[in-house]
Parts: sequence; structure tokens; C-alpha cells
Amino acid sequence: MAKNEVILIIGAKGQIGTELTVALRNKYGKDAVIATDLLEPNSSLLKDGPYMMLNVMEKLAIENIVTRYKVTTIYHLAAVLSASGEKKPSHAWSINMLGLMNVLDVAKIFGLKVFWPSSIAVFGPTSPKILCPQHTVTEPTTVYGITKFAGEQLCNYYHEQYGVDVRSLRYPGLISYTAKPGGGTTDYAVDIFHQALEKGNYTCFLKEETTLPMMYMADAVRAALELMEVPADRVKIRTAYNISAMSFSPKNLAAAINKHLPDFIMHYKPDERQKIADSWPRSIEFITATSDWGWQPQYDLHEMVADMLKHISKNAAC
Ligand code: AKB
Repeated sequence: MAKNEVILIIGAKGQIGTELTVALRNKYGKDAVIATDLLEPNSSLLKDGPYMMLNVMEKLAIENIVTRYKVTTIYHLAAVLSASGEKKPSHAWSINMLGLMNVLDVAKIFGLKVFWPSSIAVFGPTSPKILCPQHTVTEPTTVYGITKFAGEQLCNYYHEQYGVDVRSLRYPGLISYTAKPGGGTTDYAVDIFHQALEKGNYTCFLKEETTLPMMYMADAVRAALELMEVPADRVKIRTAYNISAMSFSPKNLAAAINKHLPDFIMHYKPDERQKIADSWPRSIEFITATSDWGWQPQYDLHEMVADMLKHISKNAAC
């Protein structure tokens, strides 16, 4: 990153934004990172540097911040996730598509670099289930997946037509202890830790054998930073890169938690999110990300579980 770069984060209070903001401030200095979200800054993490309220639907407001602070890079993280999107499809379409279009338009006008997260939700029931490749059938069946698929094409279009340096990753389910996700199908893999420590049991909304690709947030943040640091000519994929770290089912996760908390009990009560989970691949192949910019995950299931339990217990004790 050049010396005078200034980063704008949109959606800084979300699951990815909370940790990415801290990581970017640690790396580039707190004054070089402007955190924004729709919400008030009630978290101490976000008070440690410039923070302002911003709605991604207001293009002029984005332009104003970009001009005023001489922003050079945008991390656009605001999105409606899969389960919430099924409840309000037109809202999900507006936020996910028009928000991205606003960011890409501003990037085009001001010559900015952009990071935008895509998702394994671009895949659907007709995609390969095991080691789903980078280039394959993408026929998503959720509105969230449709917006991520269309968003990837839009990113590629802005790169090809206008030279926008936009980079993206197809994130699997993300697991973190700082901020909880909201409205996703993989959220069980975060909630389970809080309930296991608070109550000793958890009722999972997916069936016990439902295997999905997952990643610990430390790896997810590092992936974004690494992709954004790579010279532009090494970024061959301008839709979004497949990445992953591990795959597990609720049953596998409960067994890994039981190694630390032997009395923990898991119950199962599948709901409408089961159908979404069943439409996604069970595992993801990420060889293109590895060969283009060196992606390698660090956390497996057992390392992730140990770290999650350590941090959530510590936070609860504070
Ligand atoms: C969701 O469950 O909607 C997200 C995702 C896989 O993109 N975590």
C-alpha cells in the first residue's frame, strides 16, 4: 500500500467489518482507516479511529467522504445475508446490488481500489458438491446468492470496461468471537459457542450431517489483506476467488466442542435454512487463489474451536 493511501470501510460494524477494521488500523495506522456503518459507534473497537455514519444507498454521501478524506481504497462489506434475504427479497436486492453499484461508480469516478466480499452462495444445487471448482455451474437459488453472482459479474464488468481495480473472495461460513453474524445460514457455527458456554446446550437449525465450507475470521481477514496487497497483474480473477479453510457438519462441530466441554449437548430442529444449506457445496476447491496470490488457510476445525472457546470465555469473564 502506498504511503498516502486512505481506506474507507462501509459496514464496519458487521461480522467481517469489526475485525477487518482493527486489522487494517493495526497495519496502516488508525488515521488511515475511516470506519463507517448505518449504526452508532457503540463498540470500543470502532472508537479507536475515525468513525462516521454512512448509508451505502446514498452515493453522494460516499462521494463526499471520498473527496473530503482523499480516500483511495474502499472495503464495501454492507450486505443482507442468505436467510434474511429470503424474508425480504426486494430489500436484499436493493442493498446488495444498488449498494455495490454505488461503490463501483464512485470507484470509477475517483480511480479507487475496491474490496467486496462474495460468497459460496453463488453456487446452487446444480454446482458440484465436493471440492466445488472456481469455474463451474453457478445457478444460485437464494436472492442473496443471486445478488452475489450478479455482483461478481458487475465487478468484472467495471474492471473490464472502466479499469476499476476491484477484488473479491467467495467466503464460506465465517466464524468469529467479536461480532456475531446476522441473518446467515451458517450462523449456527457462531451461536453454538455462546450457548455452549452459557447454557451447556444448543438447538441447531440445520440437520446434524449438513456439511458446509467454513473459515475462522482470522483467516478471512488475512485473505482480504493478502488479496488487496498483491500487484494488480497477479489478480487474474475479477469476479471472485474461491477460498476455504475447512468443512464440517453440526455433528462434527459439536464433537469438537465436546472435547473441551464434555457435558455440552446438541439438539436438532431444522428450519427453513436447511433448504438453503442443502443448495450449497459441501467443500470448495481453492487452487486458483493459491496459485495466483498464495492463499493458504491456517486454522482447522480443532484450532478454531480451541481459540473460539478461549476468547468467548475470556470476554464473558471481563
Ligand atoms: C450466509 O450464511 O448467508 C453467509 C454466507 C455463506 O455467505 N455466511
